[in-house]
Amino acid sequence: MRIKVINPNSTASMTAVIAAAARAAASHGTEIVAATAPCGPVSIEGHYDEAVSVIGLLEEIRSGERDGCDGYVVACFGDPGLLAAREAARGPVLGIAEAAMHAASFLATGFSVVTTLGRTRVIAEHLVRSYGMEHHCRRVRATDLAVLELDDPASDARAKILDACRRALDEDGSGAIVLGCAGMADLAADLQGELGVPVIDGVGIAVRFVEALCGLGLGTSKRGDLAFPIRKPFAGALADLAWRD
Ligand code: 2AL
Repeated sequence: MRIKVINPNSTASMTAVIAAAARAAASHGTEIVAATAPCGPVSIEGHYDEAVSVIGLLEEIRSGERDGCDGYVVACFGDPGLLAAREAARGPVLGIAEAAMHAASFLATGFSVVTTLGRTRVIAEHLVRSYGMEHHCRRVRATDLAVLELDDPASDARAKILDACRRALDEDGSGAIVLGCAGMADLAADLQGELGVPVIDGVGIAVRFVEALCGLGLGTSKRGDLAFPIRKPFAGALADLAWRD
């Protein structure tokens, strides 16, 4: 089975962190193809970044279809372009936020999300509502860390994230933590050991969910709104993204 894990931001060092988490979670025999968006923002921290990042994401989905990928993971916690990616793919496409939140709801009656900037928290709160997770998510907590600071030892990112996790357990009454950025994937095991509750990295769990769906012969429904896009010309710089069978 070949699963393509796409970092929709254009920072290759973050893709390396994501790829390592995906490979550590994958079953024997699963090939992880890790991709970095070929264009767009170096990090995704707002609605504008998200909108622009979807172009590179869709390019990677389309090349994945040509290369015989069985399923996909959108490795950014805003799950940008998820439904558009599903239109373009035969196999399952999972976002790390939806995968992590669903997994957390299996493991605890309440969880908290620990994410990056305050403005990014609002995006996660939207997702909580659109995934129907209001009864499970007790709070989304921002750490005021920029995405690229996660990879900067001077930012003290681990300590700030650990502090937010402890507050979530004490003040929100949560029984599990969802890490709210793909760039936190390398922290999950260590934080879980320290906190003694499930700490869920969406990259690993999304890979496992894609494996489960593909293993059962399940792919994206091609009936209705997730059918392949309608063929029509696209103008200007995006002409190559026009759908062709
Ligand atoms: C993210 C993420 O996972 N990758 C990125 O560039 N921005 N989301 C976030 N909440 O910080």
